[in-house]
Amino acid sequence: MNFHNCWLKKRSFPYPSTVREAAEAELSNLGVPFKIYINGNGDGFTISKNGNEYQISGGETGALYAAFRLGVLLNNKTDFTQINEAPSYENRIINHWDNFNGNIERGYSGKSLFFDDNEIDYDENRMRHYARMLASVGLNAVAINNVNVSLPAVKLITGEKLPRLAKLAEIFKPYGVRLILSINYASPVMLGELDTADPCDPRVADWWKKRFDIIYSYIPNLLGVLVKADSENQPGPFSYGRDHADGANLFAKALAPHGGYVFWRCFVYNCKQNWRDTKTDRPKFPYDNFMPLDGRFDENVVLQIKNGPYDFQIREPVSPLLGAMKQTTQAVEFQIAQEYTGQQIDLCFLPTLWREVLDTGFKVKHIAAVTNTGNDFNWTGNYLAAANLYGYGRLAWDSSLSPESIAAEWCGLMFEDADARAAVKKMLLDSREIYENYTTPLGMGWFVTPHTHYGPDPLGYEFSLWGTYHRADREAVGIDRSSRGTGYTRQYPPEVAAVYDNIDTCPEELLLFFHRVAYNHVLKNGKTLIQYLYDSHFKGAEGAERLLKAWEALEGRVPGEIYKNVLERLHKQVKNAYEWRDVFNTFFYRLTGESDGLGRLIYK
Ligand code: GCW
Repeated sequence: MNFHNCWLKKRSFPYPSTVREAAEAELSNLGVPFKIYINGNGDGFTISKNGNEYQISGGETGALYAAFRLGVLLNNKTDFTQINEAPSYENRIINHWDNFNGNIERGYSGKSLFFDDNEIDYDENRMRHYARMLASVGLNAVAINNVNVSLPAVKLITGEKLPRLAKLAEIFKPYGVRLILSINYASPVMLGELDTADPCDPRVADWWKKRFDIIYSYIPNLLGVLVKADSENQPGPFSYGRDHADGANLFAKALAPHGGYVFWRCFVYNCKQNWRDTKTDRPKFPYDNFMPLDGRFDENVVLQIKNGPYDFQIREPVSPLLGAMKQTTQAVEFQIAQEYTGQQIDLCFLPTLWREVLDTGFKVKHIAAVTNTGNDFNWTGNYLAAANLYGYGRLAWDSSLSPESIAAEWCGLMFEDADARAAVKKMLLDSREIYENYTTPLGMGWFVTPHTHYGPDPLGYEFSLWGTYHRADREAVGIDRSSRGTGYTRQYPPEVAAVYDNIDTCPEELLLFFHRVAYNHVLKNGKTLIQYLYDSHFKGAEGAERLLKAWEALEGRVPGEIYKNVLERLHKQVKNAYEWRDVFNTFFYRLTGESDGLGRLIYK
């Protein structure tokens, strides 16, 4: 199949057999004189310019990353004499939520790159390009299957499937990319080999030890496994009266002889909540479940924590668990796939959001994100959604980068025309705020259509089991999560909790996450809450129209294929924004009876 290569110029292979060969090939491809000095085996590198010649030094993977970096610098005509770089995170991971039947959970760019019809099925040539594309932004690990592992995907770790996986690992290897497998906590039971998955039962420990011996005999450089346990109906240690340290350490011990990690997800909460119960508060679960276990995890356990305490909403506070466990290794988990942020139809440049999360200053060793790639010819469905994958890779490499510089760099690689570069950069940088404005501003969250998570449905999750409520009534909206309310704020250090606790000091963009606020409450701009909500939705819908206009002005300045692809989606985005504006405003108008202060149309 033919495909477009996002930001990366395609090249034909003799496929490299080592990382060093890959680095040399990429450098030769640039058409400039160069020398490589390999020292050690780290990911960092130095590029020095000596006359016309570029001197690269670093480990093998370092040289590879240097080659790609130099490509970008030359393309964007950046002037420099020496550049030193080393990655901010040791493992820079993407997670595919690909099912064995070829569907992708929360996937918006076609079918799986790895599975079809309950078999491992990949296009080897495309996999080579994928490895190269990931390495070009410094990504070095890929979990290929969904964290929800059901039969037959449970069989991925059996001798029947491992040879094909081993071949994939080999393809990824020259680009420094390592595999991770998502596994079902209760595999020994699911595969019919044991009648228990109790982490403290020696038979279970022994089963996993032998299983990993087999897995590593096929894939010696497997980075490790990813486990979603006791989460959204997946099995886990709770079923055996054990906790998550028992569960994670079971795998850690079996992986240790092979140098593997267990990435253990902290997305653990009660998904059978009763909406009548206003005491239970879903965002409190990750911290409550894991914080008391600090100090009990083996060294090769990595707790993988979603960036917010809820679930990839357009705005949430940073998870209080991140950086709080002083004796536990952690990874932050982002979502590049736009599940709640426009599904690769609406434009929403996520590095803006991730920047804010990273700016809160927590320190973690690894970084992971749910990817937005699938087998669409351009990998991400919407051409502009590739900027999110690129941006994730860049931030995973250098967590100090600004959204502006990432957007500029990506546009420089994607478009020749200077006006197009500037215009798309602006579109990207404006897009998150626009999306937030016409969906759920002020940290309100949810309000989406159940299951699909695209488009508004005011009461869709209001009386559900999922713990996802805004609790709007005639007087007020939002949830009091202060220490006087659900007590969620107590999970932060006292000085942070104090800021969130007080409605006057709480950052306004998170107001409805932390507080239950009356519609006549006056905000910083002097407007009442209800007026702010209306304004935000009118403004957001206008913003979507502006994105469309900005793009229309680029006809003829960007390749026709890209123009058409994005145009189609922007039209849908405008429609979606109108729907959100009208449904949202009408819902609150009907509740409050408050008209818009500016007399704009709100449907009755
Ligand atoms: O946001 C939710 C998604 C689920 C997903 C889950 C998770 C893979 O709606 O589809 O399951 O998060 O992160 O495990």
